[in-house]
Amino acid sequence: MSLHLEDEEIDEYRDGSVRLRNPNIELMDQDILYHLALGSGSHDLVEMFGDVKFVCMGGTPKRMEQFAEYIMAEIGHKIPAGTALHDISQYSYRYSMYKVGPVLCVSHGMGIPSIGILLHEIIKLMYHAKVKDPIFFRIGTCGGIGIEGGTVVISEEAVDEMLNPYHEQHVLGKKVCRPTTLDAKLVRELKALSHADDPYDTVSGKTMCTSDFYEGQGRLDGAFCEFDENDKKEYMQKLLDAGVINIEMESTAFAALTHFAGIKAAIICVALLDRFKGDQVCAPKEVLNEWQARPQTLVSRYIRRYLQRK
Ligand code: R2B
Ligand code: URA
Repeated sequence: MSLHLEDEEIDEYRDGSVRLRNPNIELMDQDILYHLALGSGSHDLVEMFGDVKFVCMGGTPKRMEQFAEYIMAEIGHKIPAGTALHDISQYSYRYSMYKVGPVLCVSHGMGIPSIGILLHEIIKLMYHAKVKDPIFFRIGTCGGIGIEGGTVVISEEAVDEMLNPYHEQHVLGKKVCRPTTLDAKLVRELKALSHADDPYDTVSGKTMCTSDFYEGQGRLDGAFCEFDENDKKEYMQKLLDAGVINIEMESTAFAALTHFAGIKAAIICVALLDRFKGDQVCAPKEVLNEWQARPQTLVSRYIRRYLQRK
């Protein structure tokens, strides 16, 4: 097993360029970003994406389209009258991508394999487009542990189901573990952007990432369940004692792959329920919609502040 826990600095990347730890890419005639329906040979990626500063990812195409509309209004970005934002990756039939000035909004689907593929291609996209110092955000949903539905959670660290602070991947039949380090300063900055009069709490802590929504998150309501309510409560308490305050399904890959590429990144999720109190997501649609806008509000505050300071 190889464990990449040391993060060596590479001089040639100190200019803020995205670190591509793959010597093969430079030697290729063209790089086809298959799942984005883009390519370095078929598209002028510098022209199309060279001004990107923020990459915001979330699970569903609809939510990312809504975020794109929202951030467009928030940063006052104008598109020609009578035109609409369009899904750049529409013909991939996999992910959706919208560009609003310096903000790229992309859907990542559910789970580590889906976000992992996307991250490979988005990180390569940043490299081909010669983007400097991009900041990545995952804006998502989660289950809370001991926190109310509607609470916004900023991840300090991502851990796997065994509470390991790394993302394990199998490469050539071997386990490769990469640390799930997130930017502590970015966590503090985001937390400071919560307002005292926000009608909800914004908290930070460890996030557990699982490869399943049901048994993998200790739910009693899946198609299969071979443990009882007491086992589940005990497990939730064990997680809480270890500093875990929320559970979702992409954080380890997101944290590890951005860190490995030298990209500053943060994960902000809204809790849909308190897992001590239940398993089913039963808040009404309108309530869920309002809750899901909360991480977007925080990220928008960050982006606006950044752009105002420039
Ligand atoms: C949160 O919500 C999804 C499961 O419902 C999953 O993508 C996640 O991380
Ligand atoms: N997403 C998850 O992965 N788990 C939950 O409980 C809610 C949203």
